Amino acid sequence: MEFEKYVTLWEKVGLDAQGMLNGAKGRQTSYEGIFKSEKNRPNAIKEFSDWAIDAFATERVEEIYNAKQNGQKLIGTLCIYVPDEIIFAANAMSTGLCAGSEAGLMHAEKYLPRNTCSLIKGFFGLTFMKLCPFIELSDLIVGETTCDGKKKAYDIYNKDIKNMYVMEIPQCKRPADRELLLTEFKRFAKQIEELTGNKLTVKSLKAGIKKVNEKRKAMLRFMETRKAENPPISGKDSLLLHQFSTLFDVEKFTQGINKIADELEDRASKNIGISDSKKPRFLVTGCPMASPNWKVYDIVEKAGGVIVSEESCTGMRAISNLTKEEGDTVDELIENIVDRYFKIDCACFTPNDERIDNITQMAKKFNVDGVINYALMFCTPFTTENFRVEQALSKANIPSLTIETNYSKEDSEQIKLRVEAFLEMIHK
Ligand code: BJ8
Repeated sequence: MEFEKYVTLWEKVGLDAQGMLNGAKGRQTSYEGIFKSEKNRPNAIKEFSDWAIDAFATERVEEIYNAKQNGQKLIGTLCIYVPDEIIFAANAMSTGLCAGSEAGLMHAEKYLPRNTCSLIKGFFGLTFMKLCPFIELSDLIVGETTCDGKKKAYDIYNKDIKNMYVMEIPQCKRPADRELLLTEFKRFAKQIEELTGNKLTVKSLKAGIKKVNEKRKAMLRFMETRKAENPPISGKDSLLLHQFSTLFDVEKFTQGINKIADELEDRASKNIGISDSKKPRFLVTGCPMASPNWKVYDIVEKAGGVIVSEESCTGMRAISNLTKEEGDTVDELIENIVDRYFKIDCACFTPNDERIDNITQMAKKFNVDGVINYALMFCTPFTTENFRVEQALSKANIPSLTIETNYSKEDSEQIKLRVEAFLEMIHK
């Protein structure tokens, strides 16, 4: 890809064009080392990912830029709690803003304590470095009160850096908490209507719900194929698809994933997998891994394992449960949306028994040999919940390895040694 031809666009958007150029080239090099070197990669994945790895910072930026010139709005989101159904119903575009890169982490520490997780610092860092086109292009950045780190960071970001909208998310699952979520989703719907000038109607909301459901269904199709004894797709490639899932036009993305699912289903039915031999299978649980955070997947799969599913927001948590499409009024449809989102079992909830049960059930459904329990350093909700996760897995006789890390590569060697020892233990 000739990145140079996007320099003018990046400058227009307000980005550090040289930094973008370096980032795109660096990403290509990592992509080649981590993904392209893989054997037996399905053709549809090769085609889609080879395109998407460059396109999200080039063609997609151009597409959003042009749509904005025509009056469409872009909503940037930082959590899977933000209902895309409402955004699409108002004819706005949506994009994920979670950062998986190390760029600017030091700058972020001017505002945030050192012991803040990399995901939050990464978002601040990319803003300061002017390296995220989606942050620059967003007409509204939506944060949410999930963990304390985000909550307090949004307060600083909102006052000192850029305007943002903060949505309150309940922390328990009682009827009163559902009411709170309903109030917040209605407040959000009003905000989106005001921003876009488009009033939500039964027809537009149904269309918005359908678009998101179709995307989830396509993702669930490809996830299902990973249950095969010889999975037709690597964990790394699956993670990449989850990471791309919030960056592209929803309908084009759904089309691309359905094409990939066609090939994966075909391969699974013929027992064609990514490997010639049986590999130990793993479920990854815990914090989301935003692009280009590929470290743990790369280590596990280069060590000889295969990741067959993920209980995370870059995995099943983002796509499980469809939103009911039936309803005769806008209020009824918003209730449906609330019902769907209220099932999300982020570690920010207390009690959170659903998540603990879900992990053991997923481990069984995907027939795994072990669980990689992943948490970002300083993430209190997930690191604290690890105790209960480990306890439940041990009770179910499922081996687990807890990895607490950040975005730097400094601990790669140490993680590799621990993963190799875990694989050896499973082999015995
Ligand atoms: S629904 S997981 S996307 S909040 S890693 S910032 S929790 S300290 S990302 Fe998340 Fe929504 Fe929950 Fe999913 Fe805080 Fe932890 Fe950092 Fe985290």
